[in-house]
Amino acid sequence: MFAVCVLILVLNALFCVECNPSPVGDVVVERYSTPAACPREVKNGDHVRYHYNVTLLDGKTFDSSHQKGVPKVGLIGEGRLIAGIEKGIVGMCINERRKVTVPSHLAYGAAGAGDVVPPDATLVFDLHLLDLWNNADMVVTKTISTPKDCRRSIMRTDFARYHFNGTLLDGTLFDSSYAREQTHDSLVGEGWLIKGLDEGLLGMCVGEIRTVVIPPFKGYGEKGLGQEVPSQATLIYSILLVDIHNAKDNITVENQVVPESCTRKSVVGDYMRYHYNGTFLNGVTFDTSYQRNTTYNTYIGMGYVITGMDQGLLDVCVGETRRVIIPPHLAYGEQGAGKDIPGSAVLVFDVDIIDFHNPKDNITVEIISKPEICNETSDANDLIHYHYNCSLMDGTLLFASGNYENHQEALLGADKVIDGLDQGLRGMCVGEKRVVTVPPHLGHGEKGATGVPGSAVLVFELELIDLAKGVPPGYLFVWLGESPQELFDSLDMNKNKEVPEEEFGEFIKLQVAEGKGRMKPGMDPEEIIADMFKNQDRNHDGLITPDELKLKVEEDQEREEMGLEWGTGGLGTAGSRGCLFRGLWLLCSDRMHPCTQRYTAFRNSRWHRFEVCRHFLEIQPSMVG
Ligand SMILES: *[C@@H]1O[C@H](CO)[C@@H](O)[C@H](O)[C@H]1NC(C)=O
Ligand SMILES: *[C@@H]1O[C@H](CO)[C@@H](O)[C@H](O)[C@H]1NC(C)=O
Ligand SMILES: *[C@@H]1O[C@H](CO)[C@@H](O)[C@H](O)[C@H]1NC(C)=O
Ligand SMILES: *[C@@H]1O[C@H](CO)[C@@H](O)[C@H](O)[C@H]1NC(C)=O
Ligand SMILES: *[C@@H]1O[C@H](CO)[C@@H](O)[C@H](O)[C@H]1NC(C)=O
Ligand SMILES: *[C@@H]1O[C@H](CO)[C@@H](O)[C@H](O)[C@H]1NC(C)=O
Ligand SMILES: *[C@@H]1O[C@H](CO)[C@@H](O)[C@H](O)[C@H]1NC(C)=O
Ligand SMILES: *[C@@H]1O[C@H](CO)[C@@H](O)[C@H](O)[C@H]1NC(C)=O
Ligand SMILES: [Ca+2]
Ligand SMILES: [Ca+2]
Repeated sequence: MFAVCVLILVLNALFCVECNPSPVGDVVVERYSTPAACPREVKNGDHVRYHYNVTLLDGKTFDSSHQKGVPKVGLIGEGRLIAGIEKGIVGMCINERRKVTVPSHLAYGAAGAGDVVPPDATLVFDLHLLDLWNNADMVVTKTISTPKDCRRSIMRTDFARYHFNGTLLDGTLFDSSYAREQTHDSLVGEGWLIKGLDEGLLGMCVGEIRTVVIPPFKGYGEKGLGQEVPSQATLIYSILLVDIHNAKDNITVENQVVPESCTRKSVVGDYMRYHYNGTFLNGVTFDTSYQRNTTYNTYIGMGYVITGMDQGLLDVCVGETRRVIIPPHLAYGEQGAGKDIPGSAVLVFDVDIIDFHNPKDNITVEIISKPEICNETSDANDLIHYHYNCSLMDGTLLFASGNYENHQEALLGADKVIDGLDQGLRGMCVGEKRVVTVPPHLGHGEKGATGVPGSAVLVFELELIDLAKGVPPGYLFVWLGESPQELFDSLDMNKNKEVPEEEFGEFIKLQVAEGKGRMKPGMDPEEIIADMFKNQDRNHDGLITPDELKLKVEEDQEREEMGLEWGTGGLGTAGSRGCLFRGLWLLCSDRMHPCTQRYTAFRNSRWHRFEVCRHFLEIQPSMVG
């Protein structure tokens, strides 16, 4: 107040010295620089913010807003500024510069102002209008561009992430999110933002660009903001909405494409393989599984992935695609993740479900066709030939026996094929067709195999071509019914009390031909016979004698108690111990299949546990207790 009084006195004083020749004249306005566009001109009742230099007619500057360091703020038409300024400023545009010559009677008159303005002085003002607003102004929004689709727009209590450039009315940039390289993130309509933004953001869509013009009283008002926003500044925000969500949001599932056949939907605990594209609401991709060439694999509903994904992957079908939109509180929250996912970001996942299974799943078998006559079905130890197509759940063919000249051969139960296929090939009739679905823990596991992705569920189309019933592991020949009572007599077909290899072979082949016995399939019968003969001809003189064939229960017992090796396989008879099966005559040569049978025996004053192997070559004692 004191400063103003002094200035008035000074101006009055100067006015006197310079003596304006036409004290009744009006202000003279010279608009020497006008902006290209002028949407609004100063009128009475407006507030203005402007820079000025003021000189006397001699050109001497005696006052300037620049010297004071802040522009002048004033209300026009209320008699608060000197009358000449109020008249001279009307009609001005933002960024216009004009020269206003004010006769003394519209300035400090005959009194002048102290030492500075002599009496009757004409004043020449250079004005530069910086800001202009009115108490009746409202927040004005203008949409510059809108996205193609707008499914949701900002409402009160939404949380928005946006980029902005903030300028003053004269074009000065006072702040920009771009300079910080991160969005401005805020609740809307809850007083986190200046009033003008709380209002001006409402109704915006993600991807929309709009300008929001905010009068000072809905901006930073009298105080301004630091160095950047002066007191009483109108603010122009150019805003690009990046993201929007509400704390009450749940995940949203949309764009579902569900395959026609869907036998099972995913549940908590399933292990799923899927591809995804991860984008933000504005369409920018932050991650995609496709570039890694492998599916993303995880258990679902168990907290291995973000909550929203855990939920979004439940109740899906194999082959389904869907979009899952996840608000940040069900994703990476306010912190974000790494440099790729900013805080409070809504994530959009387009997922493609490749397959899923449960570690508890068994194989599933779907019989496609079965011949009417089916005397025998496949089982462990059988030698089979089959055709197959092996695909992934999405139909991608991995392997097919049709690619090879011969169909596939397998000895069931011999670890020759993956467990699931081994199981799936059992119980089949010759000519039967079936589809067997094998979960990875019964297939190639988490690691996968050449051509088979890790954790992949495999689908086998199978057709059984033929079937040769087998013998138990380690056996070369089995009786199908009872073995002959007097085995040597049966063997010695010409009754000369000795059995050479030819006679032995002839006998065995006869048993097979008559359906009384079976040789191990998949081996050359002559080789089997030679092997069996060699084992039984214990002294290797080329002849089997009655002694060499003798194998009694007592003998077994004796050996057991001695804990010694049982010698090579003998001709088992009913009631034999160890791995000799009732009704089976066996000759062992295959060392690959240890028998799991165990027994204990008393020896050297203590009990020992023995493990007997099917080929009777090894007994491994170990202490009990
Ligand atoms: C006032 O004078 C200064 C220095 O000559 C100049 O930079 C400034 O633009 C002038 N202001 C106005 C409003 O003409
Ligand atoms: C902000 O300014 C930068 C630099 O001029 C520009 O690239 C960007 O598009 C502007 N953003 C908005 C929302 O106007
Ligand atoms: C969110 O949606 C999931 C399924 O999409 C549902 O299981 C869950 O209960 C919902 N949560 C709330 C809080 O509504
Ligand atoms: C993904 O596979 C394509 C084609 O098979 C190949 O060109 C690309 O290099 C692979 N990318 C990676 C990351 O392995
Ligand atoms: C992911 O993006 C790629 C490339 O745009 C597209 O081919 C693929 O179908 C998309 N995947 C999903 C699940 O939307
Ligand atoms: C899995 O199925 C096979 C036949 O399909 C059956 O033999 C086996 O016992 C089943 N296993 C379990 C753990 O249910
Ligand atoms: C199946 O059994 C029937 C009668 O039991 C018999 O006539 C037929 O020859 C058998 N077929 C085969 C392939 O063994
Ligand atoms: C394998 O696929 C081919 C081509 O679709 C089909 O002709 C053949 O019957 C399939 N094989 C089996 C065992 O289903
Ligand atoms: Ca003989
Ligand atoms: Ca002999």
